[in-house]
Amino acid sequence: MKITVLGCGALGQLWLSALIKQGHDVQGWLRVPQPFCQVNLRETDNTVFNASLMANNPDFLAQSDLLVVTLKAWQVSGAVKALAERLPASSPVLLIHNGMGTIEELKNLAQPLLMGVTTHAARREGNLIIHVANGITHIGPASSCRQDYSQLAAELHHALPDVAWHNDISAACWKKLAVNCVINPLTALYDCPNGELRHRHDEIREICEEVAQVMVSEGLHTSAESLFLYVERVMESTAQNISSMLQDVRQQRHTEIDYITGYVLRRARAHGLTLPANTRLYEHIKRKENHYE
Ligand code: KPL
Repeated sequence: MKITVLGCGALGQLWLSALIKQGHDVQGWLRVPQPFCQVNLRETDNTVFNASLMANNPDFLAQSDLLVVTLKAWQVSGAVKALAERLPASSPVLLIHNGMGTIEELKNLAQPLLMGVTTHAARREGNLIIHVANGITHIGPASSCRQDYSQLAAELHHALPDVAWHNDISAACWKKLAVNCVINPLTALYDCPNGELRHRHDEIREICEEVAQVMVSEGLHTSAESLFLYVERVMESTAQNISSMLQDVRQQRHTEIDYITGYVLRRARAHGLTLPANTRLYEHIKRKENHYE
């Protein structure tokens, strides 16, 4: 397949290297245009993959069978809209990011839209991307697109296993959203790795209770207890991680809070619910962002 990967950070380079190794014809797309993009990735088995790839080639984009988007949530809709005119209308756009709300922003996109959430962990160390842990990428159609792309999921699974196809992706997205609503703002608040939240049961429970209320109002089957247990599992399996939000805050970058807690608060308002714990966290992170130098 011909595939363009928009966003060449840790997750983008992980996908680029996996797709090349599987024999796909790929290019990177950087938001600041460059003719080449560098892939330097250390795999989970310590092998290193280096390549210099074509980037930002509009002719390649016009022939691409798939656009994979690995940008931060707040960068997605602007960047995708800017490329959509040149991408064939039949080529799907697969979004893989933390948080929700980009599907609504891209509801008028001509191309079929797919959403993905992943538990692969990758982080940057200088110029090297480290694939810290393998995981699962769940993908499925955005609500406006009900086509069956299970074959595409199978193709992606060969490149970077595991990939699971879901005819309805919303449960997987909300489950990941619940994890991010707890771990991301709390680690940014306490300036600690994920595992150090393990003693903050009461705060975690409160957040899970509020997110569960919204999820139930959205028609999903869940409970505060099952979210709590799931968050605890992720917290333990990523105990050494510095969450993406804490990394953003430490480097004074724009965070994904508007697409994580902010999205849950917007859905809560639509259902007439108020979420005091999530509101406090949202306001805290926004205050931090507003006080960057
Ligand atoms: O997705 C993550 C993030 O940091 O954004 C978690 C799951 C919390 C892992 O750190």
